[in-house]
Amino acid sequence: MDFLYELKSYQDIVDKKIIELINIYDAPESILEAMKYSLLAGGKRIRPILAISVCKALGGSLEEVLNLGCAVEFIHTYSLIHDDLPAMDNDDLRRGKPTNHKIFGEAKAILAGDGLLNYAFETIFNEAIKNSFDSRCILAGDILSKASGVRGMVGGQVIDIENEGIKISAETLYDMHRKKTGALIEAACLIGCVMSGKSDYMNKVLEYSRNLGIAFQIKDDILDYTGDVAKLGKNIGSDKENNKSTFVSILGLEKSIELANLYSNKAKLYASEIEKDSNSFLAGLTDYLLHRES
Ligand code: GRG
Repeated sequence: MDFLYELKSYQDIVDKKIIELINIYDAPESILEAMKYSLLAGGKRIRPILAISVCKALGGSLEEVLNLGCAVEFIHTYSLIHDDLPAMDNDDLRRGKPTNHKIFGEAKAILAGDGLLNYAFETIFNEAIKNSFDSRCILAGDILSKASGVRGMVGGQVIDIENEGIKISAETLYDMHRKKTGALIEAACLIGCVMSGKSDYMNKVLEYSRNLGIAFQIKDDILDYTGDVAKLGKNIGSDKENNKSTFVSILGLEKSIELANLYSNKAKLYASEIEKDSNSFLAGLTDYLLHRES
């Protein structure tokens, strides 16, 4: 199947499920509105798509992994809302729209993020309960909680804010991004593997996702330096403005492009061991993310 066609069909499936999950959530309308605003602002849905495509590559089913993939997207969306706050990156544009706090105010934006964080785990618990305490769902919840907490995404953000204005080593930069961006990408892929029931593939999936996560972040840094605001949907140069060390500021643009290619190629090697199909979707996704403009 054509890669872009398949990608779009996964995006549509994820969008539909996210709308369904948020519409059945009986939360107060005023906070739901702020949660919906960011959830439905047009993200690429990469993390749920990774969960789905790893699961399917290993013979699992879309139905079993879909809600769990959406839970990862809830965490991702909460992290973006909080990352944009004045106390963090202080951004006013995201996905081509005003950031959450610009519309709903800081307090509501913090609470919308908190709401999404909790709804992610409620979604996973619901899935486990619905399926007679399916141990795979419990494991998925364990993976996601570790990846999004202080040993993962939040921990990466701590390294980030503690080093504003300081030129960090390449080693610290890798550590920060493995946690801040990579942990959730890894979690999405591992959840796909767990839900497929093929736990013997965990190491290969971990290696795929680690290499993909680093390539993804290097590309994000490159886009913050060379990107087009209209295509990106967010302001560029914010890393420089916030005195942040990035792959580009530490290693230069040329070396960063070289590294993004290198890690993408490594990811594709692992993809070929997970999905033994010459028309591998995971390999296509790796290339798509390397060449993305937003
Ligand atoms: C607990 C206060 C508090 C914060 C949570 C904010 C935070 C911790 C972590 C930040 C995580 C973060 C924003 C990482 C950057 C990851 C990244 C490159 C995001 C862009 O992802 P895409 O390109 O975005 O998938 P779309 O818009 O397509 O969903």
